[in-house]
Amino acid sequence: MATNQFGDLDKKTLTQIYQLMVKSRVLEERLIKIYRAGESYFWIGGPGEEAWGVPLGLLARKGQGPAFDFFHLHYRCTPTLLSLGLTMVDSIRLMMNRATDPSTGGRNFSNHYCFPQWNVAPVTSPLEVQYPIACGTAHVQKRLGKKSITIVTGGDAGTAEGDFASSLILASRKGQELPMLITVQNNKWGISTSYEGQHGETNIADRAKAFNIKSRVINGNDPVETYIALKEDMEYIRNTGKPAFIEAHVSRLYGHSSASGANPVQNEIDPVKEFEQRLLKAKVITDDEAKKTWADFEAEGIRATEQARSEAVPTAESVWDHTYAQNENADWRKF
Ligand SMILES: Cc1ncc(C[n+]2csc(CCOP(=O)(O)OP(=O)(O)O)c2C)c(N)n1
Repeated sequence: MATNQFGDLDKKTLTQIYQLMVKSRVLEERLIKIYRAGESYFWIGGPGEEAWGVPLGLLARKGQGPAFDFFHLHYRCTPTLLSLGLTMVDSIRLMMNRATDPSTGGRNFSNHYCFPQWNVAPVTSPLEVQYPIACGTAHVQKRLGKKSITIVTGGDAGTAEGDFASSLILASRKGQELPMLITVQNNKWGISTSYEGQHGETNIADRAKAFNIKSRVINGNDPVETYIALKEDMEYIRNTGKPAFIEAHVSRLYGHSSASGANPVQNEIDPVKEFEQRLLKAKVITDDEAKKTWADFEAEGIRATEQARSEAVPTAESVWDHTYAQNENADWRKF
């Protein structure tokens, strides 16, 4: 096996990354099929972000509470969640709005996850509010001094929101810097608006430089480059208590969402297929292993769909659960 092209990543790590990337792709394609079959209302998700999202989940310090890393993710985060331990069936429960969905009890839409046990804050629908919210958990972590970090992800077009700029200011004040990994997944589109039509700056990462934040642009379609960059920057943040910024160039393989058809896009790099070819060529995996990986996850996706289909949707009575009005003595009309 030619190892140099894979940095110091060993066979076990490369295979683990590959398997999670395939799992994420198979799951997302399953979610699209569920939408097309009329068993769900809306799809938005992460095909094209696997090479970025899988290493991110694998490298984080996973656990609950401020001594562990916090995640403030956007709606293309399935690869990261699978790397943290999300099961296919729990993703499908959310997609099919089942009461068993652990993130929202079947009340939100696809890929809007929330897992307190892994410090995964609720994925928000308003773009980019996650950036200043992330400053809050980073603040607590800084005070605690346990070298845990806060990770925030989001899209390129959304960086036009003032919330994004606010987070750069809050994260970088001299002497009060926050232990944050601030990231943008640049797929060059904001629904149907192209990057060129939206941005005056060459790189989004250049905006972080103005605040003296360590900053770089990476090929987020290459899981090895991503893994190495993330590892270095996470170590830098843990050691210095200061923020780092990564702009990852990624693909958007099924367009924006089901609102734009969720059809496969032909002219973008497919990071899963590309990494698979590299691993086959370097004999890290065999052809049979690759075929079995796809087939096993496909079968798991079908089983998970059947399971979720058999489960109940939320009852009308549960509509106020987990809201300020959940206390039965409270009059919700006052809120
Ligand atoms: C504050 C706000 N404005 C507008 C929208 C509608 N909206 C949803 S996704 C989207 C495009 C976001 O593009 P980008 O940030 O590049 O992320 P991508 O979807 O490409 O990953 C828009 C405008 C929203 N959800 N929130």
